[in-house]
Amino acid sequence: GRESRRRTTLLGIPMDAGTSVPGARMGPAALRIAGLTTLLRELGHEVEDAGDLPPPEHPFVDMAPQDVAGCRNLEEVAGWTQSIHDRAHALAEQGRLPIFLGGDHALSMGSVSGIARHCKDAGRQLAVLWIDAHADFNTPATTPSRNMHGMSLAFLSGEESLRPLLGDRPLVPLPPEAIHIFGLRSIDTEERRQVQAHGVRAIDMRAIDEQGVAALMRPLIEQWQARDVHLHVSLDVDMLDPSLAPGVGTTVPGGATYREAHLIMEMLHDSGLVGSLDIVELNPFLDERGRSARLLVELVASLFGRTVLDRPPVRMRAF
Ligand code: 6HN
Ligand code: MN
Ligand code: MN
Ligand code: MN
Repeated sequence: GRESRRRTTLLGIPMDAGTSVPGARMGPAALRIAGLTTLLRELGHEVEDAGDLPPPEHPFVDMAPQDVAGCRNLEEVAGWTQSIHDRAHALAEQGRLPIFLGGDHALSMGSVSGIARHCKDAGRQLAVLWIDAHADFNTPATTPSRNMHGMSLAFLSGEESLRPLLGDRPLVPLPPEAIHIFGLRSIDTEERRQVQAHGVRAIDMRAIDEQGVAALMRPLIEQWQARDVHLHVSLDVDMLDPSLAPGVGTTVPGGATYREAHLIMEMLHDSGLVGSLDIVELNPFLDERGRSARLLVELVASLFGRTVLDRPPVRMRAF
């Protein structure tokens, strides 16, 4: 990578209001107990642990009645979204590399929108890699579950009905070419129409089976490097196969293997582009003896530079 020592800030987001299965609020504690801080320090990075974000006030959300009906825990999710957005924006302005410890995937509505706002101010392009079994592109009108963690990417893409979640803060919508979903294998019928209508690109598990992680990641990284983007990685635990990571409320069979997941992280590290990270959907209440938390911490190690052998500096086409 270009920069080896990173100034990271861990921020716990103990929320599970975006789901109907409680437990993800315990995620930040589990990730710390699994040794995240020590590991990042051992890899030579500066780590500031900002603790957990306190549960926010529930604001009034000015949404159409039919949309309100489609959103479980609407006011609570809106409160989290606004307070996470503010912290994410401030951390990005301070030049920190924020690591958001979830918490369910609705937290990305705050983290990514805060980062997007900073990138716009700083004149930097943002790219988002959404590593997930799901597309998280439902709206209040299409959701089969009313769970708002299934709507984060629609919100970030500028879905009008979800706009009131951010209150009076400015929303910088992500253009479709800024988003890549990676590891997709479960999508709802209406949600699929939304993804296609928006032109958001998704790499599904079949593509990974047929072509392999490296061949799929390389052109993405080259394209991001050519534009010198700020890369935000949003890592949903359910992208991994449930046999490796059972500690999640929305398991889907046929996920990434141990080595596929590490290779994604290793290539992202070598790209030198990662500027912020969400680790979401870990539900320690459903985990088996901490194994999902430990696996996630190992993946973060690969993302932050742990290697078995030294590798020659990566030369990509753009340089
Ligand atoms: N996640 N598409 C389903 C729903 O309820 O909308 C599942 C969403 C899962 C969300 O994994 O972050
Ligand atoms: Mn997700
Ligand atoms: Mn700013
Ligand atoms: Mn998911």
